[in-house]
Amino acid sequence: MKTAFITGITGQDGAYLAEFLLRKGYKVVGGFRRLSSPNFWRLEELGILNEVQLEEIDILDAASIIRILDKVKPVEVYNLAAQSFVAHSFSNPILTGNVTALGVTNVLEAIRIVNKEIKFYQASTSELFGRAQEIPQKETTPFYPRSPYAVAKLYGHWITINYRESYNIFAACGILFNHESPLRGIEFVTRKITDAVAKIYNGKQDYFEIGNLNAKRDWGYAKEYVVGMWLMLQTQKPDTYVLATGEVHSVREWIEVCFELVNKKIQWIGEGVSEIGKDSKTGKILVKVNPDFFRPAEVDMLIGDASKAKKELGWEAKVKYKELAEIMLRKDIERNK
Ligand code: NAP
Ligand code: G4F
Repeated sequence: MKTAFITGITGQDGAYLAEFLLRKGYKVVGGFRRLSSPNFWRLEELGILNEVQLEEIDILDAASIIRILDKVKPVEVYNLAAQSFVAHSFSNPILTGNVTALGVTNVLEAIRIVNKEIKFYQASTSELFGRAQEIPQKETTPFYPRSPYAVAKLYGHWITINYRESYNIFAACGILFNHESPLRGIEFVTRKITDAVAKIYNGKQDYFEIGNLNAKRDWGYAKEYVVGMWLMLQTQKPDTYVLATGEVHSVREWIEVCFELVNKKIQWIGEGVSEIGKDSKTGKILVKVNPDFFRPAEVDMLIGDASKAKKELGWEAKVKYKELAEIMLRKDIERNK
């Protein structure tokens, strides 16, 4: 039985990847960090909490990772741990740099010290493209990060390639575009909206506040993206791959489609920070813009070209934006009953 070690197993991708690897017959060991109250709700919701072996690590503490790799002897390591919320990286740039950038070196050093044969996956991101230099973005598109998070991820991306080239470690980078699910953290825009629409639908909330309505993203389904991570470690040679749907939609459209799913049509009135979204039938305000949610530097639009992953890995995004909104909204309506 092969053992895989996942950092960030308590996060959205960590939970889905653990589920996928368990079904593939792996023994799955997950690194979690000590918090004042445990954060295992995703593993519980997937019903796999008792199937994974949980080990306490902090990605900031290289020794904790060395000890675990030595103890559990994985053949694959998936580095998903990060301070992953872009907005938070503006208020906590140093923490973000330590965790999201230097944390990667801690894991790579642990592999170099314990066993260089371990295959390594690094969670790179479409945020590297930031102020996009090309449409759509692919593996060869120049990077232009726009947040402390993206700058930290740029370091993580290149240090992974550096360990691949310097020490011949099988180290792959997945440049993943936004991927969402019912397990998405509630601070991210898609889940913030499905949760709020569900609460409004269930009569628990009147309206919600939002930031930049015109930001556009390429949103896919996280459950499919973790399969791509695994495929990247099954190739002959380590490489870098973009995973994306190739479709782009705005935050505004996401709000509209979520309300449509509960038979509400939004009428937009006003402009900029004064813009509001009303229920076209009742005239009740459902959405208000709040500039507190704007970012000091915004990424206006990301859209990916995943043709290399399709050709070389056989990976393709099947679930597109509307179906994704429906999957997430249904779950939030059920949760918020
Ligand atoms: P997530 O839900 O925010 O999960 C992040 C994970 O990192 C959590 O398990 C968190 O643990 C852990 N973590 C944070 N700081 C840590 C530390 N100091 N030591 C150990 N663990 C720590 O993120 P996600 O959406 O699953 O994304 C997974 C990875 O892919 C991240 O690296 C993210 O930056 C990257 N990525 C995500 C997307 C996307 O659209 N989802 C796209 C591209 C790249 P706690 O539960 O204790 O907080
Ligand atoms: O959902 P978001 O917070 O995701 P963002 O910034 O694109 O980052 C996510 O995807 C990256 C991949 O490209 C990952 F690397 C990263 O770890 C994370 O998973 O924001 C999406 C867009 C932004 O343009 C933001 O300004 O939505 C806009 N937005 C508008 N109103 C909002 C809000 N974002 C949030 N979180 N909350 C709002 O109220």
